[in-house]
Amino acid sequence: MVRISNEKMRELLRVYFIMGSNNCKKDPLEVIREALEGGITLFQFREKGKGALTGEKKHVFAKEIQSICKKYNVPFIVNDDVDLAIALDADGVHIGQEDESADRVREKIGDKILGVSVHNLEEARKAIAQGADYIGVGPVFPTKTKEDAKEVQGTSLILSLRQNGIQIPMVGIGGINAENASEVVKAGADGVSVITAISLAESPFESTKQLVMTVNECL
Ligand code: 3NM
Repeated sequence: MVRISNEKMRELLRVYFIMGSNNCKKDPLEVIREALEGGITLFQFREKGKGALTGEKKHVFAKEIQSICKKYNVPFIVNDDVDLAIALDADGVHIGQEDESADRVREKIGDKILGVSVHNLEEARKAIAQGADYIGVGPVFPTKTKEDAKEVQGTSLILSLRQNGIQIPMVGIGGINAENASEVVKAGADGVSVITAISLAESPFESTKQLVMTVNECL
């Protein structure tokens, strides 16, 4: 395996859907199917918070989603749980600032995709130095999904990271939907990552299609 190129990484970040079983009101496997059918470009398994599955149940659920993603040729990334990512031979791992350091995770996962959440220029520079393939920047807009989310940044942090020479593939996160996604991409992100906009949509399929259209129109 070789590390993913920046060009390919940017393509994958266009519409990055993140989900765990507790982010859905309807059957999560149906939600992921609709999102894939609608054209998501990357998926992150984030089984976290109240009511989240653990242990064997988590493993089995992750595996089910991974096999659906494979059918659509969409890479499957695991949030935080490096051991699970390795056990499933996932396509990558996404970590936050509270998790194991990026360089340790890079050592463990070899050339798999590594994403790191950052909230300022210093964290972005550190993530790059430690081997991140992309950074997630947020929360761009207010979000109800992450209880410990940092202060809302608007699109200004994305803009200022780009102005400060941060060229790594970058995705915005937090409160993003089809109405505000274009602002995020115009500020300099390569794409948007969303939970609610797809997981709780009346039609995850239609919602995904709208996001894909909106992002592609900006690029
Ligand atoms: N990380 P929604 S915001 C998982 O700011 C996550 O790093 C964030 O969910 C960060 O699309 C967030 O429902 C939640 O707002 C995103």
